[in-house]
Amino acid sequence: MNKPSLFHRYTLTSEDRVQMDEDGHLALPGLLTEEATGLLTSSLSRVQELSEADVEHKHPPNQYAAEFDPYLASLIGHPQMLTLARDVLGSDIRYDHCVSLSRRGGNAGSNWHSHSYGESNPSLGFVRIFFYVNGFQIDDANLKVVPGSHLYRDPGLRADSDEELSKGWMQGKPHPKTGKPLEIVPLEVPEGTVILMWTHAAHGVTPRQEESDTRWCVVYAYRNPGEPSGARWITESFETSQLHGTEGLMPLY
Ligand SMILES: O=C(O)CCC(=O)C(=O)O
Ligand SMILES: [Fe+2]
Repeated sequence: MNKPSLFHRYTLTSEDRVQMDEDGHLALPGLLTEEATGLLTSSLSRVQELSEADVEHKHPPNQYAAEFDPYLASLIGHPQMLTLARDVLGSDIRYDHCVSLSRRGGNAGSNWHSHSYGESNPSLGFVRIFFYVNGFQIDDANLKVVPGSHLYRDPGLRADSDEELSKGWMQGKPHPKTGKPLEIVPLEVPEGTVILMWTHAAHGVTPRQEESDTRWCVVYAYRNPGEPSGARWITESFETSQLHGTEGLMPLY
């Protein structure tokens, strides 16, 4: 069965890999095909409606997005997705979660945080692959990062504002690879952009402007097996559903 193509042709160069390991993230602008962008927008719109509907779900549709939408589910084992995930993690990988991160006009964004995995075993990688379907601009649900922050492998980084982060967690911490002071970098990306991010990277999201349309976004996370994962949101029936292309990817270990 041929799946519709997800990405335009690209190569992840060795320079890209070095950059990602130095910064903690890597943006691949406009990587999603027009076909994928259209299908993702429809799927994410449906998941968003389910999330906002006045119906109790045992598992929140946005947090278990792939379990509520066959197209989103089909991307977990898409050959181009797996090539990308394996290019950064190596061959032995597992699926971790798929969360819809759609932000309507007026959405509050997200405070600064990092995520956990393999703190005591740096050989275990965990990567988030964000699909910013319609991109984002500065001060309009833009992602903010601190290049080099992931190298501290701190899963507990939290701050409510840029000021709190720079006067708190960032204080006295140089970039471990360059030796320069850490700095906050707001990103801006065109539609169809994919951003890869190591789990310990500091990141936050600015509020979506009231009058803006919805920022459509979904994240797929993969990791090297070896430890339990707190962010692994997957139901037992989905884990054992034998989705095409996901053979060996769904178990914890
Ligand atoms: O909404 C975003 O752009 C980022 C969300 C986020 O922090 C995450 O999924 O870990
Ligand atoms: Fe996050």
